[in-house]
Amino acid sequence: MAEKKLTHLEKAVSAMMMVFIEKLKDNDKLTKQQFKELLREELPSFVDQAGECGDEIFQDVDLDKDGAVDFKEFSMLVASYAWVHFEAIQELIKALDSVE
Ligand SMILES: [Ca+2]
Repeated sequence: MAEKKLTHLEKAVSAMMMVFIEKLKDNDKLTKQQFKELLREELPSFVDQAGECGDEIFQDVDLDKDGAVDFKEFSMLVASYAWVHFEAIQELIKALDSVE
């Protein structure tokens, strides 16, 4: 049977899930330490832009304030990251269009 080829978006979502799952130990949520490690390893530019080590980002991402980051909270962070970069790309395209 032929293997179904994943689309770009399906691959991206799979990668996002694997990053989260690989960082988990025995829990179903990331501890603050695991979350900060994940940020440094997988989204270093996000940490650099925030100008801090991840504590403030953790506070913002931990929406239910249970001291851990579940997959839903993590997904919202990734969506925010995508949104910020999409905005930046839109601005770059506008700037390039105005030069032409
Ligand atoms: Ca939480």
